[in-house]
Amino acid sequence: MNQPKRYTITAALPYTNGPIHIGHLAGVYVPADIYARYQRLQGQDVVFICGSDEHGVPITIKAKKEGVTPQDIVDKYHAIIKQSFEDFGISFDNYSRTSAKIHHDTASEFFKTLYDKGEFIEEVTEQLYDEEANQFLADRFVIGTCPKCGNEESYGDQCENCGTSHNATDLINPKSAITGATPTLKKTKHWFLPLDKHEAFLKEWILVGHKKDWKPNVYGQVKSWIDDGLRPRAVTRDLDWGIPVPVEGGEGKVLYVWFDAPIGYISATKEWAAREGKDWEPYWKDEDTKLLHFIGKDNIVFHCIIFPAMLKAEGSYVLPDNVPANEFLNLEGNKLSTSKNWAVWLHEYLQEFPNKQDVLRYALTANAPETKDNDFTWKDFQARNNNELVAIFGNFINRVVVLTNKYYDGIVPKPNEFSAIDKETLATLKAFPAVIASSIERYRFREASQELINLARLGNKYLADEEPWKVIKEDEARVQTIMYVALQIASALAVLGEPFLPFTSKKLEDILCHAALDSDFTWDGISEGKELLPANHTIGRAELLFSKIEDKEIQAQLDKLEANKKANEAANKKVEPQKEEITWDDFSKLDIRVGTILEAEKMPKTKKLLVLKVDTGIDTRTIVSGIAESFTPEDVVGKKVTVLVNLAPRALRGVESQGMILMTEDSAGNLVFVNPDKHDEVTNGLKIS
Ligand code: B3M
Ligand code: ZN
Repeated sequence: MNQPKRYTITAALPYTNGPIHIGHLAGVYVPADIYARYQRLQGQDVVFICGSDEHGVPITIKAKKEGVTPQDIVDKYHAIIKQSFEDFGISFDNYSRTSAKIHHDTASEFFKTLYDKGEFIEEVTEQLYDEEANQFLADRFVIGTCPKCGNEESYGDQCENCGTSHNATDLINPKSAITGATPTLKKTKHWFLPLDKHEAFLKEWILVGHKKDWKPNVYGQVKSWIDDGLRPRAVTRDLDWGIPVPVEGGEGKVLYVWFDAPIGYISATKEWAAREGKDWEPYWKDEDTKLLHFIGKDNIVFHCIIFPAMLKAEGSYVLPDNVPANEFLNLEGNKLSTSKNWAVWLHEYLQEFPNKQDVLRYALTANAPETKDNDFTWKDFQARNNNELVAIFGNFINRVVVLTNKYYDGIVPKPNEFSAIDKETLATLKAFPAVIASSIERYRFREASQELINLARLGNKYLADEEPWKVIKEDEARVQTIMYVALQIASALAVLGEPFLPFTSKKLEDILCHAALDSDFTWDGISEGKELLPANHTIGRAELLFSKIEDKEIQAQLDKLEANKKANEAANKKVEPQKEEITWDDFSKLDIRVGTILEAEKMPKTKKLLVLKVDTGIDTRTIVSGIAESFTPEDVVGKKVTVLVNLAPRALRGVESQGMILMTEDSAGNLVFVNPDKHDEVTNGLKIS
């Protein structure tokens, strides 16, 4: 084995203002984990780092909303998130948090170093201020129109629509997210990182140096940023939650969350090294270290421009070798959304699909948003499980283990002469490690996962073609060879599957009793055609690796999503503010009566309109009502309704409407009639007053 290479692999630090969902797993943590596990299996010197991002405005907003402290919020979600990562086998060497002392110290020190080196611009500028809340507004405390794409709900620091990152003062029509007030401008001093000063270096390093090896989506975003021209960026904030600015004049201010968070990778490495009795510095400072940041696309600018500029300014650190950012995962055609509860939460998934962590890992990998946004559907999840994991991988292993037990009491048979097909199959097997490795090393995890299934397919096809269950009747010697070959493939699946399906791989290794052998269970070993399971080795009994997921389980998930969405919409429904006051006279001008719908039909060529004949007690008249999406004509005939009868008639699609039926919406957004009680005494024509 060559001298191991040193890898520092980081995965974006999740914000601790909520649990994590499948989007996080697919975009960042599963690919990072596959990569880290793979490099460990190659014998490389790997540290895989993550932790909770516990500063920043969203956390303080959440705390305010719930009437607790920001620390309460981060403690709660740090525990939940950490547990989810453990549950899904994300094999961090350290999962730290940015509220840890070691991080506060590391980030403060980093800031002071840049300060002492004169790497900041210190400037008093006018920043947005909320007079009602007595607070400066930055980042997510401000919402306004994005100057680049016109999205009216852009945040102060970043537009979620176009991904542009900006200063809060760039927003058009800014509004405070705390009080809704229009902010004023107030002077305050801050420290700025002059990105413009690093522009030439960034151009050379990325646009020239990494044109070929960075993913096109990452390279493209960085290029457009640099082409737009880089500007100084404030790295401090007027807030009370965060890491205090450690220099004179910094009282009452904290470091910008995006200044401290990436330094969290360094602090987490230090914490790990101290625990393991290692030196952290080579992992960040040795030229031959490969630093890799796994992130989602909204974090590209911070990892490809701002953090590298910080590292470069500091002077003693290496820069990332690659930043394999993914695009976004959608869910059933809609954007994943915490606030709309349109998500599959990991902790909930595990309650509903216990022990099926690998299934989700696999489905998310096979359908990962690597080059474009992608959609997660429960149907696809079911198909990946039933048609690939169960029908191909699981089925092959089950056949091999059951037959070995049945024919040989679980003892690996001694092969006889290999046929041409056996030789070809073993040769194909030998090629798999290199094929899968090449995909992983190019960050093509979807492709890699499909190659793994292809290996199981190879095994399945081999058994189907060789039919040991038939041959056993006439040629026992031949079956020994077939089962020997099939067992080698099964064993290789356990080894090569580990990065993708770590729980399954472990289970399979247990079934095959790998631990009892000193075979070379490595990728290289398989490539070299080494024997994995020798004759006379005893394997265990069959156990199902995967089980079928039924339609009703999938339907339950779809129903749950829909119900979550409805409940959430109802809870979020805003009560509209009261309209302008009117006089008694104004009101008395309205003539509102009880009426009965006598006839109803759909207005041709429209979706929304019903043409009604209504007995108003005064007369029978035609009213055109926009309720056809909620009611059929049959639903409404005979209904008692409330009618505004003296509204000036107006023509809708050529039909004159002579009044208006009063409607409202229930909490789920369905139209309902403003209905007088259906007592007999309530007769048509009665006035509502
Ligand atoms: N906390 C994750 C996000 O934008 C952000 C990553 C920090 S990585 C240093 O959701
Ligand atoms: Zn925008």
